[in-house]
Amino acid sequence: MPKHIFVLTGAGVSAESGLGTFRDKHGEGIWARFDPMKLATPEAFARDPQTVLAFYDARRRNLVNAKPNAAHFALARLERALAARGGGLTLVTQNIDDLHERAGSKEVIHMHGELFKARCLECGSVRPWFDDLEPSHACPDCGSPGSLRPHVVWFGEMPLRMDDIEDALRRADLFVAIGTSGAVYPAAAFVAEARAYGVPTCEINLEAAENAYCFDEARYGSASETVPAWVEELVEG
Ligand code: BV8
Repeated sequence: MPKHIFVLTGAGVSAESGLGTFRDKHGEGIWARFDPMKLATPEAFARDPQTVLAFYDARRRNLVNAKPNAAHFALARLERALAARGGGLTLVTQNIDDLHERAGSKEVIHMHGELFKARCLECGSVRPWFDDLEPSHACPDCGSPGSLRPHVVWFGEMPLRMDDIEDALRRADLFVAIGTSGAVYPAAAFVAEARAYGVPTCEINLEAAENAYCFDEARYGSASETVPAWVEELVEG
């Protein structure tokens, strides 16, 4: 079994937990119903904070009722198995949900932020936030009114923990992308970087992603079936 595995997850790993994906063939994805440039950019928030906050309030309420699925639990098992063998799992997610942690994953890099956190534009403090976020809310740390925003990465903003991600890509023995369409950068470029370091690459997805040609191996099917089977092979293999 490879010692250091890098796993990148996307919306597909949480689809069977009832959290909508962003793009799907049937045109029912989040970005088919809502315009990302009107809701997931710093300009949109400056222009119309009420609408942007309401968009994230609805997703936050939906997340409260969601439950992790077999794919999340399998990745938590893989983290434990690699640690027991003196290796390690680097789990990087584009998802802003907390289902990996709820399934028992200890180390999760949320490169696009977290829905259950709010950040103050004045003092920069980041704190857990589980309720709706109103434009009138004052920062509990510095008290400035209307300065709180969801701690998520919007289009045009720098993703989080990029240095840790680059280090882990360089050290990996295997790169695996799970449930991501390869449409959003810089995440979609990680597989090419891994290949450049000579790291073997595998795609696990419902269907081929836009960057499927970059992967040495592919396993297609629903994450709640493919991921536990893949982890079982690795751990028991
Ligand atoms: C940046 C948080 C500078 C908020 C998100 C290069 C080329 C072109 C454009 C760019 C480029 N570089 C930068 C850009 C611009 C932009 C970008 O990529 N635009 C795209 C649209 C073209 N990128 C940015 O702005 C990024 N910032 O670049 O800063 C920089 C540059 C270099 C280095 C550092 C910094 C910031 C982007 C982050 C935006 N925030 N989310 C929120 O959630 O509201 S993005 C959001 O959408 C998600 O986080 C995720 O990243 C993306 C959705 O993608 P997926 O997760 O893959 O989901 P999707 O629905 O698309 O696909 C689901 C997949 O699952 C499918 O393949 C499907 O088949 C599969 N599936 C479905 N069901 C199942 C399943 N699989 C298994 N089982 C199932 N049951």
